[in-house]
Formats: sequence, C-alpha cells, structure tokens
Amino acid sequence: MITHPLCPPWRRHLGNCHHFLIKVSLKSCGGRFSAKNFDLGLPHSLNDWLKVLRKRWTEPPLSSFPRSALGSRIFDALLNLSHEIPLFPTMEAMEKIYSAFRVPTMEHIITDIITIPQDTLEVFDIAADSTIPGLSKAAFIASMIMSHCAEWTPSSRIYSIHSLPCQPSGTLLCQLKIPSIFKDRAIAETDGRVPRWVSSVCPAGTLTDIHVDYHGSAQLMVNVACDKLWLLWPPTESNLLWWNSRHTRASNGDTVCDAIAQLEGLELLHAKGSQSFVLPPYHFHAVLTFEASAHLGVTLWGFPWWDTSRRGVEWEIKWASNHSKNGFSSEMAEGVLNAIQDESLKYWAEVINRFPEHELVDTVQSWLISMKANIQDALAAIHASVETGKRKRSGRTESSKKMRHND
Ligand SMILES: O=C(O)CCC(=O)C(=O)O
Repeated sequence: MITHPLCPPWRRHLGNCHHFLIKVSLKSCGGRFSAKNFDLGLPHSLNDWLKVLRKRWTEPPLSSFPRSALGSRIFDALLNLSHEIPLFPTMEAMEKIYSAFRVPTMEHIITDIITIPQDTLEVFDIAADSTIPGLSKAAFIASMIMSHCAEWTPSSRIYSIHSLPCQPSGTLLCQLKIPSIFKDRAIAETDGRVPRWVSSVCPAGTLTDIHVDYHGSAQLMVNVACDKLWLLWPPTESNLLWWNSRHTRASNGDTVCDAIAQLEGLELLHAKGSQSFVLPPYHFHAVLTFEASAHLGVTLWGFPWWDTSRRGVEWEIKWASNHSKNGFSSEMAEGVLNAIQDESLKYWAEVINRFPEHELVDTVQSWLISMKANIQDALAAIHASVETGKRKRSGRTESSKKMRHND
C-alpha cells in the first residue's frame, strides 16, 4: 500500500517464504498463468500474452485516458524484452484467509468508504499526478463509476485510494485471517487485536508509478475485485543503487520504462480472480489497472523476510545519511530515519518478543542495538549540518549587511 509521500518502500534466495510461494503457486495454478497457455501465436515473442493487455490499454475507453500514452510505452518496453518475463508467485486466497466464509467484495469496500468516520478521503489524482487531501466520498465514488465511460472528457476525474482502513460494517465483517504459515513465524500490524487490513481502490486507467512501500515489512495482499498488471522488482544491490536518486521522490512517468530497461529481476503478475500474494520488503512495484479494482493488504513482520528487511533498512539508513549526495533534503532524510526507528525497529523488537525461542533472536537483538546507534549518529550528523548551514547563512547575511553599511 502506498502512503505518500514517504511510501511507508529478490532474488529467490532471499526468503524461505518465497520458496513456499513458488511451490504453492505452481501446484495450485497448474501452470495456468504461464505465457505458453495464452495461445496467442507463440513463438512470436515470449511475452505475447501481454499484447491482449496492451490492446485493452490502448483502445477505447482507456486510450483517451490521461495515462494511456505512458502505459502504452510501458507495454512496448515489456514487449521489446528478449527474454520470457517470469510470473510473480501467487496463491489461491480461499479458506485459509476467508475465516468468516464471507469473501470480501466491492460492496464491502464501498461500505468502508461510506462508513469511515472522516467526511473526506485522501486520494491520488492520477491525471494531475498529485495527492488531494480531502475529497468528498461522493466525488470519489462518482469517479469510479465514470471510469467506465466511453471516453475521457474535460470534466472526467480519475482518483485512487491507497490506504483505506477496513471498517466494522464493511470489510472487517469478513474477518480475514492470516494463514498459519505466516502467523507462526511473523506478526501482523494490528488495530488493537485485529490485523490492520487496508485496501487500495483504483478506477480503470490508473497507472501507479514505481515505488516501494513502508520500511521493511512484507505485505500479504488479497484481490477483492482486480484486473491489473503488477510489475515487480527485487531490492538487489544494483536495483537499490539505481533507486538511490529516486527514493521517496514522485517519479516522472517514464521511470517505469527506465526500470524495465535497467533493473534486474522483473516479474509480472496479472491480478485477477481470488489470488493472494506476498510482497516482500522493499520490493519495487508499478501497477496498471484495466477495470475498477480493489485489493486488501496487511503488513507482516517476521523471520521469513528477515534478511531482505535487514538489508533494506541498512540501505535506507545509508541513503538518509547521504541525503545531500543523493539530492534529498535533510527533512526528508530525518523523516525516513524517524520512520525506521518508530516503525521497523519497533516491529522487529516485537517479533523477537513474540518468538523468543527462534534461532535468530540474538542476531536480531544485536542488529537492533547497532541500528538504533546508527540512526542516532545519522540524526546527529543531519542536525549538526543543518546548524552549520544556518550559521553560515546568518554569517553571510551579517557580512553583507556590514558591506552595505560600509558602502
Ligand atoms: O494498485 C495500485 O495501483 C497500486 C497498489 C500499490 O502500490 C500497493 O498496494 O502497494
């Protein structure tokens, strides 16, 4: 789930859980999502199944929508790749997640929107590429309905919501469960005692630029009603290096095309039907939506993602320490460091409290101590350089005043 502006951000060897997912996916899907089964004239291009999606994106009504041209460049970049793009592993959502045997639907999501205590919603305006902090619920629902119109008109709007908390009379009625394969080794973020599921709601034509979520958690995602294409990249060393100058920054649209050309480990997921999947920590993603869609997500912290989370947090602390070299303000760096301290380190401390017998407890414990110290050092260095900057500026002002006086 994206939380703007600090998107509270693989290699197969990084998480045991990933191995599990690959097995489950192959077993439960019976290879159904393989490009080879798309019967679209292979062997033209190994990724020919994408042509169907490209056609939908570039024909009415989406062809007149604001991000059509950019999406079409993304499809061209994908179709130009000379290798078969692997598919991101998914699982069938089913009874392991739907404990109340009530499968979440768009109706539950709309109830969440209507019953959320706030009068207005924070939405992302896709056409304007900016966040609107307080949009009326009616305007949002109208934009969802109108995204099915025949073509874009000057009064059309396209808004997406990226972190809508589930409400008691809406999605919470479904009492979604965290499957025991995760629950026995990880903790979920909670609101009191219930896992804090949030939804993303996007009209047709939404293109979400490449970004990373949060600061070290994995996310369990569940499709509610989805027809969207996810592009996903692991946080390998070279991918993170590429991301140094882009982290937390609103990307310009063609960043996704650059990512397709320059990042390693791209995987695709056409989200449809009752799938769920785990987005590991610091996994880069960009998403194109073909029909009004919604998915649910909950953040998970735990040992299956320890190594990826640890490496990502260490990278992010370095990124913040080098903020000016990376072209970012001290405020941005301070925000990231505080978020890591208040969020990531707190959850990792909770993980070792919950699973005191785990073999990694001592390792995580000493890592927490050194990360706390690193964050404190980085914050102190930022404060010192801000103070030095202020002194220099006021020194310059004083001397220019004096010069003017002497003139
Ligand atoms: O569905 C989308 O367009 C974006 C979703 C996303 O980035 C997320 O849930 O983290």
